[in-house]
Amino acid sequence: MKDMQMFCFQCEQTAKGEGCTKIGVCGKQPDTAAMQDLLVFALKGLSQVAVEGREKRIADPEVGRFISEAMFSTLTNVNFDPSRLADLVREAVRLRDELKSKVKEAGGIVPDSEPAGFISGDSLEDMIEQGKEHGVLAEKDPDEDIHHLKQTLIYGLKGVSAYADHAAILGQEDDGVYEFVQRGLASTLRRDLSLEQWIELVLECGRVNIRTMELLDAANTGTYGHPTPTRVPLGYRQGKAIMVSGHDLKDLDMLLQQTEGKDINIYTHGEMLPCHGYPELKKYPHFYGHYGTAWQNQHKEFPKFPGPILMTTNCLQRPQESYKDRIFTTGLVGWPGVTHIQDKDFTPLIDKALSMEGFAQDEDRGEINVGFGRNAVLSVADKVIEAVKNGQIRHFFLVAGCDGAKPGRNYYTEFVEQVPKDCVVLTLACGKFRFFDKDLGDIGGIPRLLDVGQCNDSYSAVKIAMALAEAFDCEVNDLPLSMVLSWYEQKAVAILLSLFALGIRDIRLGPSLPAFLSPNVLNYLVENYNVKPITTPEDDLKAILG
Ligand code: SF4
Ligand code: SF3
Repeated sequence: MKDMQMFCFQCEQTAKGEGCTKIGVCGKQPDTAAMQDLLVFALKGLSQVAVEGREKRIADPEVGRFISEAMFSTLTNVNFDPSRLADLVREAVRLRDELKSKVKEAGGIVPDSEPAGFISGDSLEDMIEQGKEHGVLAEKDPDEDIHHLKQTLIYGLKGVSAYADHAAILGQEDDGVYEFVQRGLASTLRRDLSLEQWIELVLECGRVNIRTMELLDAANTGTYGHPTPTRVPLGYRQGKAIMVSGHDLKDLDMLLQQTEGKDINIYTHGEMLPCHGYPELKKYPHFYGHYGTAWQNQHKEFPKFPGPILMTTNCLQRPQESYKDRIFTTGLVGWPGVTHIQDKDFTPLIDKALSMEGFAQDEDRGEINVGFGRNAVLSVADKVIEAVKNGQIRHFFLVAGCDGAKPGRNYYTEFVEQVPKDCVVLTLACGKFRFFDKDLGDIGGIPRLLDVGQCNDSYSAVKIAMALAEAFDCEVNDLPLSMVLSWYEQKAVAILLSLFALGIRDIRLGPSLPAFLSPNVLNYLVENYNVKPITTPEDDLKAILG
């Protein structure tokens, strides 16, 4: 404890499976960790005022939107820049004080104690010192299980906030989501809730996340159309190039517009891959193909890319010197010393691309399929149902979730390789890069590997499962469908909570279980949802298929 400089255990790669205490495995420095802790603390104060405001029928949409952005900034691999986090703390305090006056005027009672009465330090150094007083351990609830459930709720809320922010960027908002995020954050200050009430709040977070993902689905498909099956080249063509990573469709859209007619080819990286399936994005002829694999390989892949790189959301790793001058951040992403694109004017990035050689010649590295969102899959539902009924398709596997650096993640590659030929694999999120380029063939014209999209498209997978259940007149749990999931960051936490809220059982989860779940909470999940850690592909397949 003595030489602990920080404490963070919010993601799967946390040190020793317990917590990062000196520096984050992700590269997060103690100063950044302190600023993220201070920001969450300030947001709890703002939420306390917002909850009281709602009692007096005062709800400010700007506050809801701001909390989403600020919480998203504290998600793993998003913002590593303490000074940008300090700006968010100042804004939280400003919004809180503004709202406080309105609430007091309306007769509301707002506590003057912290965090609702918290005054932020003047300098960054002062704020970092303040942040050290408000970390996960400093705010520990005396009850071990409640302490862990509170952290689970906060991480779930980070995921909800990320999805809410994505949806709001494309004009889709629901005050019910903001209300829950505020109530959830304010609840973490309470000491009067029972264990059962905490479990209910955590499950409510899962339910609210489903609504949030529905908003995001409406935002993406409403703006860019429903994804359709699309072949995406994994090679490149001669000429200047820009690579876009992260998850944000609008950033990509704006960059495509700003690069039109400039002889620059745009490539996706990581979770941007499914963007190739959207009609309103793939219409651009210079939106060419996909380069590389998942986020944790950026240190190997970015140095070789002969153009600038844009990070629109997670997952950013410490930029190496070899490409630090040609990686750009936008939105909520940040790294000290890396050029941040303001107001979506991508000129610096485009100028950089124009000043570089790009690819010297064409290279063919094959193609893969994307674009099997709910609309595309359900448009062939009859064929799928028929194939199940006549025994051509024995089982569906949803092998989905985040990728990461741990060697244990090879499990997912081997699992998909060993799935019998009469089974179909649905996938989504960056975990698919463990097997995305494998040719699994098809069953009667239905591809055996269906890419549903980003982690942001989990709602699509839920809709597919529900439609199949309806067609077979059974519960999702009774479908010939097994979920083999991998997690890494807090969006995955929110999705898992959603699956529990839907009553989904028998999920296999890996590569390791969350450090922020106490043994009792884990037991609860095992007893109620039969969650299992992954074992070996052979044993798990045998257990599922018999
Ligand atoms: Fe460690 Fe993950 Fe926290 Fe980074 S986000 S400090 S790797 S637990
Ligand atoms: Fe991946 Fe970061 Fe989670 Fe979007 S890009 S799934 S880890």
